[in-house]
Amino acid sequence: MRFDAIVVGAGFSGMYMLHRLRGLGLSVRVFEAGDGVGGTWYWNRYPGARCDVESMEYSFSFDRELEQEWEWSERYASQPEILRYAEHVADRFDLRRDITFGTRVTGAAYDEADHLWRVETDGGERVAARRLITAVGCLSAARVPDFPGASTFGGASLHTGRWPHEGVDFSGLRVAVIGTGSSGIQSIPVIADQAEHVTVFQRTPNFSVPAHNRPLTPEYQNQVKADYPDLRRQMRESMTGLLGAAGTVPALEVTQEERTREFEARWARGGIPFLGAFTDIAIDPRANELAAEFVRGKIREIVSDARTAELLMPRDHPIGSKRICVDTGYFATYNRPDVTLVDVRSDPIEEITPTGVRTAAAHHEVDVIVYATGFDAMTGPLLGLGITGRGGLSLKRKWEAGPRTYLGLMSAGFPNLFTITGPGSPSVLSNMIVSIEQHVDWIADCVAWLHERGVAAIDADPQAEKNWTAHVDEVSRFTLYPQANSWYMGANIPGKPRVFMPYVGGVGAYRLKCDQVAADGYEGFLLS
Ligand code: N01
Repeated sequence: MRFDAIVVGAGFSGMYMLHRLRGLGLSVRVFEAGDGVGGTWYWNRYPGARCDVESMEYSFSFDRELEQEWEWSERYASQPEILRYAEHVADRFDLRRDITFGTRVTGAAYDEADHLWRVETDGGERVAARRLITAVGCLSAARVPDFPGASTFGGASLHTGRWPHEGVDFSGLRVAVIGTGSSGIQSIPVIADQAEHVTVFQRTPNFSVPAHNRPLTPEYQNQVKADYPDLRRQMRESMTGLLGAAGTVPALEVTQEERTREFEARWARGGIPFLGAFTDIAIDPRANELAAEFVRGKIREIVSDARTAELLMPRDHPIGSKRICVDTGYFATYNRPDVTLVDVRSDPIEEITPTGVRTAAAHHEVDVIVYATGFDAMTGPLLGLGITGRGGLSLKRKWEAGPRTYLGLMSAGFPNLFTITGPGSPSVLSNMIVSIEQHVDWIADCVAWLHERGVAAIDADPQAEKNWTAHVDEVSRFTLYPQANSWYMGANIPGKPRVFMPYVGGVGAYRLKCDQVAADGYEGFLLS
């Protein structure tokens, strides 16, 4: 079978890509590993899973009626609600008929003679298309560390990003949670409410700000909906794709009282905009430390046991250099008598046994192990597709020392292969839906332009790619991001090259750059 385009993934990016390409009158086939749409929100069904971007902002803007008709129930939508939204989008635009579910792409090879991508799936299907578009997400390759004895464990072993659809009843069970990133921080309080005992194995404490989640009133929703054209424009032009009042002054240029007032106000409001309090938090270590110390002070206030509070205070990375977490009752959970914190830096996990987790100092008997241990981020899902480009060069080989892209949209030597929210684009540093819409629109416009002119292949110019990759790296060095052992840096995967993968220049500036490149006849791309 031959199509104009193949899209890999039916999360928000794959669904919108399909919608746009169909609108161009093209034939499209989407392959999706899950049995339903939703991507991240299909897989991450762990208790407490919720978006850390406000629901009125974390939604599509491309269709006026869609944005006006959908009603969100809470300030931060839960996973089931976002999944319902994804399903609604699939129904509303009749997307499912072009999606093959339960099917993973296992190989994609570029056929230079015919300018075609030849794609194979785990179902044995072989199809071809002129354009191949990856919509695989940045956090979809779940990772479980290689603990000795893990397979001998007699109870259930669960990863937050591969949660059983039927849910898990923790009543009466002793639960180990390994990992204290966003997934751990969201799930631990909810699991603790159910379980007999929770033992949290923490390697690195994380900064977290309260969500202050609440139901949304119809009045508030109507107001936002009435203002959507302006609000969406602000989001597109912003640094992060989020609303929430970016600060205008540096922390170091105001008094201690003014700083505290601003931090307190943002803490009381809740959410990621805490980091926007001042203009220098992401770039100046002294300003950053002031914000970090404010959060440590809050942890000190919330957590009753001084030693536990101390263990929960992040000190090894600047605040915001790892994705900040947004929680509901996380730190207070450690005041419960049925929750224990184990610091695996001083007391490392040595092995998993049939009945629990053995650290250097003790054996912790548990019935269930929850791995909240993250993902092989950004490059993991792309390299898992088995892509080979011109001259048989594999993407894996090309990116051995780190991802190299032009605008995060294409990689030289892989003609007609577009990556949505790939490395080298703002993606994970932004409101993903804003970035997804920008990439999908750019790609769809590009594909239309190519078709109108009968251009068989578009590829990144190696020099433009080199310049862009250097620029992505250079801009990151103006910030404190590279100082953390984060998944942004590939630091969570043993052996992965240490490279800051997303583009930190901001979604507004990035959009202008992409638009300019297109307006200049796809400058920096080679057409043939
Ligand atoms: O994964 P993570 P996540 N031994 O990589 C620990 C998005 N997200 O699934 O920091 C012991 O952040 C690891 O320790 P360390 C969001 O962008 C969003 O939580 O490497 N521990 C860390 O504590 C987020 O950033 C939402 O030292 C080990 C944890 O496991 C991203 O997804 C919700 C270990 C992994 O944390 C990933 O979040 C959820 C080992 N061998 C996720 N290996 C919202 O929208 C790893 N760890 C709110």
